[in-house]
Amino acid sequence: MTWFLCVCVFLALALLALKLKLRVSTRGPQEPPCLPALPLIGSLLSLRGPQPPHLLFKGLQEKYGQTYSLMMGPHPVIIINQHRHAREVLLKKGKVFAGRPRTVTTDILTRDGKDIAFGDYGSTWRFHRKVVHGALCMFGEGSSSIEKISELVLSESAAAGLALDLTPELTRAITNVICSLCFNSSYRRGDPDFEAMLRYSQGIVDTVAKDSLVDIFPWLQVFPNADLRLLKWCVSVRDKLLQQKYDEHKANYSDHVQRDLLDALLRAKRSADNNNTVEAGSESVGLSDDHLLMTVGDIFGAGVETTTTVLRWAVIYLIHHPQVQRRIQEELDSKVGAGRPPQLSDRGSLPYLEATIREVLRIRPVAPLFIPHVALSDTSIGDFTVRRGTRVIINLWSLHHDEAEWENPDRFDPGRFLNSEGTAVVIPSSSYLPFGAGVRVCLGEALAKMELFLFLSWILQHFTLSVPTGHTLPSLEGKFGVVLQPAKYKVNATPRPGWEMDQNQMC
Ligand code: PLO
Repeated sequence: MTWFLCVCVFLALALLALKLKLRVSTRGPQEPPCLPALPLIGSLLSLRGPQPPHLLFKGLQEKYGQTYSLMMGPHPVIIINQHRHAREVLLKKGKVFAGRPRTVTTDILTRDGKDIAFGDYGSTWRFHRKVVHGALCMFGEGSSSIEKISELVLSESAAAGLALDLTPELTRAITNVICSLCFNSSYRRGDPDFEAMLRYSQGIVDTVAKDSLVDIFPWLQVFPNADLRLLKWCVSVRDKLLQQKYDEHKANYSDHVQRDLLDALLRAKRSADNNNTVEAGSESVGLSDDHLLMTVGDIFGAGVETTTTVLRWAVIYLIHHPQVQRRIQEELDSKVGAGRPPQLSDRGSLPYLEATIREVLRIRPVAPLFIPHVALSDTSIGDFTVRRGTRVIINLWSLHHDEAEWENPDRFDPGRFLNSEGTAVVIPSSSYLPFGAGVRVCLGEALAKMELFLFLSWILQHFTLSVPTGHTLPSLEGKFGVVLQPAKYKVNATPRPGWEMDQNQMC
């Protein structure tokens, strides 16, 4: 009898333990805290207000924690404001979160996601990205083309009056670097095609991928929509330009000369097509004409808009902080001198300039919310469960302004990126991801860093930047969109002693 009782008690205890264990494991993974959500409109009522989304999402952390969810109309969205979860999404589970949402505006821009930035994850996308990555690498650090092109466009721009009004000339110079890289061509000053390109590109930045209502509720397309009309018009102007370059390149293509990125892509497409006819037929890897066109559109668009935006922010911060400007110029004078333009090989000996570029990318990230990711299967972030199809927005602004990671995050201080001796650049926090990370990391990172270095060093070697008399300091507030742009401003570029002569000679 006692023996029987012992077995019963043992069994009861074992069952209890099992139940408890089960309960613990079912309680472990849980949904992130969610903003109030109504049927149909979701959490839109909690998202109203004058603040741009990156600031609004940062503020909502106080109430809901660093990772929370909301309903964007019918779509569940998780917002991440901390680097551990951001790194889990981008790096540790990069492939699981490599999806992209399809939206009305990005579908218009990219012919239903046939590009790399907004295109969904899959075998076509992977192959496509590999090809573009290879083509971009040819213009990497080893090759001198970026150096040569930058020098050429800058000296040409200086002759054309860079000192008189910096911004338009700078934009043209940056555009010409990417234009030369993509199409082996460039724009002259006052070129009507250049003005048209600037107009359509701004129209696209103003209307695409902003989580506007029509992207949340696609059925709203049936109503007249000024933004959508503008976007379609801008995309049609862009398409004409791209098609023309594409046709020219196809007509003059030769296997023996590779003039630019478009030639490199055409060659990759040809070799993929040749391999494919043996295997499966050319559509299987998906390198259609549309894919190449959309990709060149991505590279050209990103190359112009992102680099121009960072340089404009850099100039604003340099005007606000003349002591930073002076220190960069001292560094340039002692390490490069005035006898030659700065070169990429000088990067290691100009740590303060490099630190300044990093600080600009921290304090005003180009894409404060990146592009949303989508979970491709059921998964988790930290202790939170995530269902397949959930959109994930990483708030890079929060990562770069996290008080726990950065001392005085709103203060512009390049020194935080230097070691204690001031001799080398360091990354002081893991909460720094200006180009993203993982499967979807920015393809243009190396190119952007080279260009930013070459342009800023050249400008500060030749000029001192300041506010024109009668003007106030430029605003530090950005205009939210697919890139965070500064407001328009005027800047005085005064030739530094020793460079006035050149200016006169060139003019
Ligand atoms: C900029 C306007 C262009 O006309 C089209 C274009 C193409 C690629 C986009 C870019 C725009 C904005 C910045 C984007 C880039 C792809 C990757 C980059 C979104 C819309 C970023 C910052 O993620």
